[in-house]
Amino acid sequence: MAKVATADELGHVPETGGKNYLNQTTGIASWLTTVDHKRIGIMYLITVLVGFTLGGIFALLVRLELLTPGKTIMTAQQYNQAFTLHGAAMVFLFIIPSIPASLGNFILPIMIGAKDVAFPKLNLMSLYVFWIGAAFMLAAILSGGVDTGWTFYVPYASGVSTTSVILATFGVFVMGFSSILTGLNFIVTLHKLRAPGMTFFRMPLVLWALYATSIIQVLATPVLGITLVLLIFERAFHVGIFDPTLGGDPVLFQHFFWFYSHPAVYIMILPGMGVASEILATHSQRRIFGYKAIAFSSVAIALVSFVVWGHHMFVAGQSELSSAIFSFLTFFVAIPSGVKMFNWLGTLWGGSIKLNVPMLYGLGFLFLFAIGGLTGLFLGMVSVDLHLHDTYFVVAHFHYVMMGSTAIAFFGGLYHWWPKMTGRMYSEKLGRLAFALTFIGFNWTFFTQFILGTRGMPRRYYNYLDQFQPLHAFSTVGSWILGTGFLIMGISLLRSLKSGAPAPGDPWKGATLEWTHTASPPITENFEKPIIVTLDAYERPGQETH
Ligand code: HEM
Ligand SMILES: [Cu+2]
Repeated sequence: MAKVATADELGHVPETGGKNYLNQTTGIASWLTTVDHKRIGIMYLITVLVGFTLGGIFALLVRLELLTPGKTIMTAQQYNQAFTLHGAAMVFLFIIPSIPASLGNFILPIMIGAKDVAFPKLNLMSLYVFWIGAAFMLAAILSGGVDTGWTFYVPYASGVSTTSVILATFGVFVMGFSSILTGLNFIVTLHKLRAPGMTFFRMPLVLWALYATSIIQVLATPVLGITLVLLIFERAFHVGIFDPTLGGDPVLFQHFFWFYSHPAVYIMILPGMGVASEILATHSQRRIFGYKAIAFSSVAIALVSFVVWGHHMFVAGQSELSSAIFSFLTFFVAIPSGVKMFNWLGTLWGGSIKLNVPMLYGLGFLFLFAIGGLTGLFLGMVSVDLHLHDTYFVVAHFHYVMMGSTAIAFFGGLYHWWPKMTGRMYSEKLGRLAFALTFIGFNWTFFTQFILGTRGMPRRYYNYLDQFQPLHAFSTVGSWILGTGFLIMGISLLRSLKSGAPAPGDPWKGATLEWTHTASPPITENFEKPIIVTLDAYERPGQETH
């Protein structure tokens, strides 16, 4: 009898028996020239995880510096660079591309029963464009860094700063094209490649979220692109667009910047909300409660997000009338967010909830997003924001939404789809430990900053009054717990690649196509036979509906 090869000799899990997208072809070149959305998703995944690690290292340095007032480990100039590079890496290299380009690329075509995205070559090109942009960013870091803050506010960025502003902003400009192209690709794919029977209202909710996100990516990103080009011109040729000493208007820059960057915060959060919907429905064995309400609220959030940017500028010199209108409109964002919250809780109600690793992250998301969203309403009130603007309260708020909500949902999604992507199960024990440390460390670090902010600790300051030291030291210790959580998460995932048990096609008893109709890992074409969809979203044959 012939010797049976072990999983490691084959380089894949024998359970699926034969070829899959990982072993169909081998070698680096086969990856770099692939047009398979799954491989492109994996390459994005590796890229954003590198971005996250880079941003994380700068974060730990920033927190370490703030352990004591005055100098702890670096100079004031180095501190300005450390927080700028932390913010820029986290926003542009990690959180914006995180869910759509990595997990989204992997699951979107499978979830609608398609073989690939509408434009597979364009998809590969988007990845290369992203790498080129990231290379400019790296060049900026290596050639002296940037110290403007990730918002590149003028006139400091256009004239005063002596750091590599042009390289960094050009990198962001280039990465924007990647974002736009991915958005276009997803919109066309969702319109054109849904399998027979897969109507829009049968799509898993993460796809509605990715659809809404794509609309923002396509409509808002060009505004940032043009703004950055103008900034580069101003800095290189002193043309007088933004610089007041040349007759320009610095507030104009803020309008342009936030016209993109407020919608961009929804590029970050909507996919997180979508992933949460998948996790909560799958691991409570429920159909989503209020499906249409969640789907439409994603689109509503995308639309409202375009008319609230002025809430970042209450103290920037805009008229009182504008502030009043922007404040009023900001509160509208809370309505669709609240609708989602209500329906997620309704989904969990009476479900058979499994407290496994993805579900822990899903519940963590609900808790942290509640805090992040509600504190946004505090800031949306003009009278309150006058006190809290540019304090640690704002820092705490946006970390609760960007990291507490989006990043937690991303890592929950990573555990959720890990068996599908790699064909391996991870250690439940290590995963839970990683979650516990991350969750505790996160609140430890950032809840403290709400208190610091209300007591008047300003944001982006190197030095501070002695009275703030205990809270700063407390927050820094939290960052070490948080860092340990991520380290253990990394170990749990890497170990699973080497020694994880083979994953069955559907380890979760899921109801969406990637679980019901593909192997783990899927074959290159995704499905053996063409798909015809006869069930509603999250419907399992014979299961009662809400
Ligand atoms: C219920 C939803 C939200 C509301 C009402 C809200 C409101 C606000 C307001 C009023 C500010 C300005 C505070 C100031 O500068 O003094 C702000 C800042 C910020 N928010 Fe939100 N927000 C919400 C959700 C989000 C989400 C989902 C994200 C990201 C995923 C986010 C990220 C940020 C960031 C990054 C800043 C700081 C910008 C800066 O000054 O650098 N927010 N938010
Ligand atoms: Cu905003």
